Amino acid sequence: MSHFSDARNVIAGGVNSPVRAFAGVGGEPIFFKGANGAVLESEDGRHYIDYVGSWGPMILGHCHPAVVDAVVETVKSGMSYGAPCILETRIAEKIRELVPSIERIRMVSSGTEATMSAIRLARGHTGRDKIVKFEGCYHGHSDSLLIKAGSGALTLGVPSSPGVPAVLAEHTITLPYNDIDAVVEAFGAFGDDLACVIVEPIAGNMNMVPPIPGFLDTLREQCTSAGAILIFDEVMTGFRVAKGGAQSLFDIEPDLTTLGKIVGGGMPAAAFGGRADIMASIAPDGPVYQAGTLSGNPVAMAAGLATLEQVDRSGFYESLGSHTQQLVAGLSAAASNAGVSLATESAGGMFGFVFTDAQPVRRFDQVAAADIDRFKLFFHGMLAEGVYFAPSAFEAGFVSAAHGDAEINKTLDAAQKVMATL
Ligand code: KE4
Repeated sequence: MSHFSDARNVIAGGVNSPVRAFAGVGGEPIFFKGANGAVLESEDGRHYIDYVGSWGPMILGHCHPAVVDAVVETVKSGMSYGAPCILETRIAEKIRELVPSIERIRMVSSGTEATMSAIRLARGHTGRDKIVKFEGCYHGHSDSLLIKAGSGALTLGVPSSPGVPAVLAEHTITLPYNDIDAVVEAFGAFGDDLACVIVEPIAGNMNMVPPIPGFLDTLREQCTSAGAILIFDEVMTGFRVAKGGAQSLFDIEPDLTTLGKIVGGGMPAAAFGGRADIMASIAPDGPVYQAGTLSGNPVAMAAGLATLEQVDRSGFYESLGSHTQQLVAGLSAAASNAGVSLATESAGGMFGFVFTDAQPVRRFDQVAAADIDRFKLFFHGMLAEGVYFAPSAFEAGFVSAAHGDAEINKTLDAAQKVMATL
């Protein structure tokens, strides 16, 4: 018996989220019992340098004292009221200070809830049904967003999961990421029927793929002229690639932004927000319904606020970005020394690497055509060396403030050794 077989006896697939099951890399998932700083500890006592960081939230490193203290202090006073508390106001003010386009906000408990609510708000505010998303982007698992491209570029979407009604999929148009011509064509065909466009401003769910020059500007211009709402899904990039998220890197103001991961500091919290005139349509001020028992939970707000206060400290992103660049440069060098083709990307504390000689990687089909088998060998080789990357070739990686020169150098020494075996 193993921890995984025990789990499978009672938990669907043995995991509470599919990517954790190691289906993307083979083998059984590691069960962890603890973490501190940049290091995870497994049930069998092994230690791993962590580049998953709970899929993004742990930007300070695990068990940061400021976050632990805030959670402990708050929980002693009460876990949940189901009524307003000023911690909700405080974190909302902090988020608006760091992301000024968010004039009004609504806290929720997961990124899925944030994007699902933002889509409903866009549809309710505009009175339109159709939405545009991009292949390779993931926005959580609500029905309207589990849609892949139809047979033709502008044919209406088809469900990417059973259980999503075809009649709903017809309202989602899925375009190739970074395809400016396809965006212009779609607005030409559907412009006045489009409620919104939702996009990862830097894609992190097809490994890491940055926008090409003009892609985000085109989305902004087309949405403005068609009266459609531009939603930046910054659940991953928010406070990750820069203090003000990807929108601050590209100086583009979306109409709505979704946040998650870091905003909860490791606790279940996410948010959607943006232009006050649009957010005025959300209940109770407006007719678009949205609600949540644990939305704005004080313990989660305390963890998120403590985290945002830390990332707002002088020099935080300079140091984080420097260590991330050091990591990807070292991975590139290790691959090159071993004669292995590797494309890398990084922004702030986010990075990606793809085993391909098609460089730079700017489209989903390039990632899909990459050497996944080589990724699997690299993943398991690094795991054996005590380095834990995301167990999927389609995920981005994350560096925390707790990753210092020692952790990066240990990782690169391991990479040099493992690359030579590929
Ligand atoms: P959650 O519902 O998992 O909190 O957030 C959904 C979501 C929304 N938008 C973006 C850009 C996201 O990356 C995510 C979730 N990210 C995945 C990893 N790529 C979470 C890991 C998982 O699914 O277990």
